[in-house]
Amino acid sequence: MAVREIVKLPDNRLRLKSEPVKRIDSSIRKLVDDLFETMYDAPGIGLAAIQIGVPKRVITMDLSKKEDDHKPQVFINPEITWTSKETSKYEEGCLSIPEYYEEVERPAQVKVKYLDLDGKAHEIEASGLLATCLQHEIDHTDGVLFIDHISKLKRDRVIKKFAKAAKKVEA
Ligand code: K1U
Ligand code: ZN
Repeated sequence: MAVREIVKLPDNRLRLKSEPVKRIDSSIRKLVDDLFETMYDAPGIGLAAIQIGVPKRVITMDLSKKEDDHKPQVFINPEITWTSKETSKYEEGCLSIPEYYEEVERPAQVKVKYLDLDGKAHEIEASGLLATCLQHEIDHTDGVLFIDHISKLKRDRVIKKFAKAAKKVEA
């Protein structure tokens, strides 16, 4: 297991569409271990494989509140099969856009189908933080960031800020 570097804005890899997992083998199990290690270290409540530079449709999540009561969840090839008309707002953050938080409006409930680590297919109906986090992470697998759901003015401002910071590091 290893804590991997998190890919940050303005890295273009965040805009890649990730590939579906064809076979759940030892490389996928190692990827999942590294995602959890990196997510808990950050700390974060979710992480998509592209955020550690791996363009595969794999997501980890842990929405448990207590630090000593982990509830790790893995979603392989997750797909949204239904979204509610009702929406909800949540102030989202992203480990790839550190220290930036903004309210995002998304469908309040979603149905998601996915594979677990044994390759077993599941379909769940999610609401609350699980629905928000699933949509945020599935967006990552499609190269979409939460800032794509806010106003252009705010998005351009945050992109500019991170581009400027990256240039400073380069120089
Ligand atoms: O995908 C990511 O970058 C992870 C992100 C997930 C997320 C947060 C909020 C709404 C939707 C999706 C994070 O985990 S940001 C950090 C965070 O929310 C958090 C960190 C420590 C404790 C509690 C929350
Ligand atoms: Zn994110």
